Amino acid sequence: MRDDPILPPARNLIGGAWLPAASGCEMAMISPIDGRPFAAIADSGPKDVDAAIRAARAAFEGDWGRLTAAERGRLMLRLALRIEAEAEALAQLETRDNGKPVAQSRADMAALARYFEYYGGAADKLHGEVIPFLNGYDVTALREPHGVTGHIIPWNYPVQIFGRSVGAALAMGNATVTKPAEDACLTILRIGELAAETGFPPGAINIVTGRGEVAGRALSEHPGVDFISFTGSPQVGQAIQIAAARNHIPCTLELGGKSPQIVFEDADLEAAAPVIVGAIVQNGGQTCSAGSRVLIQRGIWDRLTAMLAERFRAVEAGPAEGALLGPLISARQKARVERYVAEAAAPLIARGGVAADASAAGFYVAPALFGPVDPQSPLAQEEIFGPVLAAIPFDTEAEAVAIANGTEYGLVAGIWTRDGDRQARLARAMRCGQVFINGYGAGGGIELPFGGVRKSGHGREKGFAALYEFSRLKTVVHRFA
Ligand code: TXE
Repeated sequence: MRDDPILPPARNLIGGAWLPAASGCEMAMISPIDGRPFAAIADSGPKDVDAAIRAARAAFEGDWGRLTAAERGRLMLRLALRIEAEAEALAQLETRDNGKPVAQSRADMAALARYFEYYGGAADKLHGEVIPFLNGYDVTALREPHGVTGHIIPWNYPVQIFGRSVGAALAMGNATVTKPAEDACLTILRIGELAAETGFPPGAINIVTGRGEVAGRALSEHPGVDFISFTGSPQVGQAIQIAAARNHIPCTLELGGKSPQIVFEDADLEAAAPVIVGAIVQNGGQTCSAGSRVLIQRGIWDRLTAMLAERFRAVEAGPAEGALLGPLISARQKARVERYVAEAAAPLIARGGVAADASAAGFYVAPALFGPVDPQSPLAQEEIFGPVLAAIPFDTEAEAVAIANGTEYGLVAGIWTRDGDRQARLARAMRCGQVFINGYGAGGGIELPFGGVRKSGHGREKGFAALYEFSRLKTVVHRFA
């Protein structure tokens, strides 16, 4: 079944069994490093999704549902240790599948293990409430799982998003069905294998691979699902929300952004410049919270753009282990980013390169810095999802706030200033879900509630906040004599 031991089986994990798609169809996985097919996955359809949802329901009503919270937590902690023990092999697999530099894959595995550790530790610590009421009444609010949760996962951080979403759902006692992205899903399948070996009851973790518009749609529309967690594009997010409304179920949507970093004249530019470049180059800019706009106060425009330009020119996209920038995920994503670069209406300040050892058939794109960019132009309004940074000048604080909040998105913002009053004012003024002051990003940020407003989605993942999303309260009123 598998010639290469690093590769997981081209099968779905359903009720503890590894099954081919009911249709028998498979699809090829293309390596972003050289554009070549190197593995296959099941090309699943509604029948496979239905089987996975039934298996999850059986687990929820059976062995998995009967575990105590402490037992669930212990299993999750065991899986965290197993992931740590296998981290290097998992990271190598992830880099092959996704193309990201192996250092990033290693960071992803550390975050994945940490999610299972964090949520495993939390499993028996979020409890219900006793509510004071009338005399002669005991009122308790039980915190209960939804039941079967569906998880539709993108390709940019497959295992981190699996960890934050499936980890939180399992901690609260839900049984899960995951549909990973067709562009990168092998590491998630391998984690499914590790979970089975760790002792998770069959059906607690089901994984069904395949195309979004087929397998993903079947999962989001299935009446047997009690909650949907989706991370991906706003267009698909909207379809997910409509499907959830039809089934009268809740959902969380994490849909990316056009996140600004605002740099004032009193900022520490030496500290800011590398962070600003890192926030758009990391993972090829294919990060929902990528800092894709930098708003620069006029008095430091020349100095800061020169500092950023120097760093951009030094970045080479390539396959080397230490490369800051790897290939993008697919030929489609590369073409999309190159189109934005070619059609940019703003001056190009600087462009990096592509390393000599990068395969011409790989999906490499040199990073680009543009400015001054019109805040209303596509470069400043649309999520490019590539290493392209739009620099925008501003004069006053009010103008900066208007530009920062002036897109349909609202996920993350960064503020660079030494003025404490301004820090506090701007943190409140930003219309988004997470604000960083004199920094940007926080590793995996596992403990920090994360999510957006408007086109960036709704609901909060990561941290304890996710545990509230993946559970619900039931009020029990007990009248006694
Ligand atoms: O996303 P899709 P794509 C943004 C980013 C990127 C753009 C397109 O701007 O350039 O979206 O990426 C599944 N019903 N983000 O096309 O299609 C799909 O199989 C149910 C930001 O890859 O939304 C995959 O598992 N599911 C984002 C997942 O949805 C469907 C990360 C995401 O794919 C489906 C990814 C359907 N009809 C892209 N169609 C972030 N927030 O970080 C697709 N899917």
